[in-house]
Amino acid sequence: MSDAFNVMIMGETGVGKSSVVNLIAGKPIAEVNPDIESNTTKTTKYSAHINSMTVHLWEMTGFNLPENPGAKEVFALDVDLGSVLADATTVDLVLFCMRGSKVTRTTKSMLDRIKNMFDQVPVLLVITHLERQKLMEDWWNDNEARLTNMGVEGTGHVCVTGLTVKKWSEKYEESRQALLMKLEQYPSCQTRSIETCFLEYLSRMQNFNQRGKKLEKTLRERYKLDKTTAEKLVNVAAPEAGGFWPFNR
Ligand SMILES: Nc1nc2c(ncn2[C@@H]2O[C@H](COP(=O)(O)OP(=O)(O)OP(=O)(O)O)[C@@H](O)[C@H]2O)c(=O)[nH]1
Ligand SMILES: [Mg+2]
Repeated sequence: MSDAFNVMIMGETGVGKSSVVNLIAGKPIAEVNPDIESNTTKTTKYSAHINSMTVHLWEMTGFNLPENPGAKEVFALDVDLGSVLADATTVDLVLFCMRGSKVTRTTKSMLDRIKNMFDQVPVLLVITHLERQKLMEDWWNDNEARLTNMGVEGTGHVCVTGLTVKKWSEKYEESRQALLMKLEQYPSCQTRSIETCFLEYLSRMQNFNQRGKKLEKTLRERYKLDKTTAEKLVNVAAPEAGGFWPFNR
């Protein structure tokens, strides 16, 4: 059982997720990929200690579906969640990273899918690539209305640069302080069990009310979960174990 703070770091390929991990940790623990071809392909866990608090930073891959995916694609979501389900007990915060100059409808549909999966978990929007702004926060003032119109909304936002070059070192430090300050505001928020989040998500998918061995098979085959994790979820879902499956919709 871990009582650490679990932060899911998500966003489109190349927006700066690994850089945000390093920004929070204050040192290079995640590999930053300058090449779009060599992106982070597996959900990876990093740990940082911030003000005597252990924070697990999960750089999560997936959610990269086409803009209007078919029901089947949505159902077999390409998210690599197995390692999180196997290891973490709670999900406390989502950091949704997006590149300031490239917020598109694809960004919005990805954010929507993430909110659907991590229902009720706070989502902090992390706007990256803002080193050229005189005041990074100005980007938010200039773009908030546009984002709201697009439906790109979170429970908070922070404007940063993840670029570690000397020229922008002051902005980088400013970004780190802003991000840490935001993170400190969240631990007291409601945390959610990762299993409940995922099972509720499945239950919201149409016609999904499997249980027992059948559910275990689906979890292993479609969601690529290992046997132990799949069994754990089946037990959480089981009504005889005080579970809550199927949910009322
Ligand atoms: N100018 C600028 N470049 C950035 C910023 N953040 C990241 N980058 C650069 O963008 C590229 C991708 O950064 P990553 O942190 O690896 O992005 P990522 O989202 O983890 O990428 P994948 O894991 O491959 O999806 C690297 O060349 C980074 O140096 C930023 O705030 N400003
Ligand atoms: Mg990465």
